[in-house]
Amino acid sequence: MPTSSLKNGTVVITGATSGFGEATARLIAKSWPDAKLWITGRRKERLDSLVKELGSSRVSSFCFDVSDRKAVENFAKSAGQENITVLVNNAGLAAGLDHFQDASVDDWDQMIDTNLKGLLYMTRALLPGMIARKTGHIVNMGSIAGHVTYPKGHVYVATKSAVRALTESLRIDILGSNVRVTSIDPGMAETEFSVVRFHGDQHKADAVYKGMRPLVADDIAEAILWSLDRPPHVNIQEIILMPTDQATPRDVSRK
Ligand code: 8X3
Repeated sequence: MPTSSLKNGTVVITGATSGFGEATARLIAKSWPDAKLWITGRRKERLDSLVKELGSSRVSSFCFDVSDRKAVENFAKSAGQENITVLVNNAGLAAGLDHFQDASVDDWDQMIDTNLKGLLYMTRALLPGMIARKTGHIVNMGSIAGHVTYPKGHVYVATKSAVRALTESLRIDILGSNVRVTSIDPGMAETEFSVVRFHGDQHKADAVYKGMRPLVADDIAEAILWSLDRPPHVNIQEIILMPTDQATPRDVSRK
């Protein structure tokens, strides 16, 4: 599996309307001039503006929710014989930060639907083509929350722990296919993550990063690109990236 062939194919990035997904789309567009980019997300205006910025000759957008199984199946149909070489399963979120007994069941459903079902549907849809073409790379967005449980994290932690388990399972089941599987597991990163977690409360979101220097989306995009750019015989299993100011989810240095 020459990595150059990854660069000549189509890169699918879910959740490309903000944060890690958007930064990854920009970085791959810049770094892999021969790649086509298919970006997906739920917010059409944002997809349109990224296509405009990066150039419609090589970037196409698909507006759907990855947790909508029918929509993913339709997307897969429109993919047809497209040479999809990379899938970045980035779409995901944390919703709520409350004690288990007080948490919103709607928040749980949303996290399970997007972080797990979305990743499963997309992977199930695109992996067989990669296996048939004997080339491909799946990058899953994990989290430090998939390694360390923290207070009020419960379902978010459970979904990211499941992403870690699924990444490992996938690697075992497709061993010998030449398709690589990587998990990128960040700690505190300032994107829309906390605003979404706190249901739009910017004040609460800002407090999360107060007095410390968090990761930014470009840090994660660079880790993704680095994993993709390794030589064919190298599979990066996982990368845990933390801000220098964070040792564990509960140990953060604030000035
Ligand atoms: C994000 C990391 O620790 O804020 O996935 O939940 S954390």
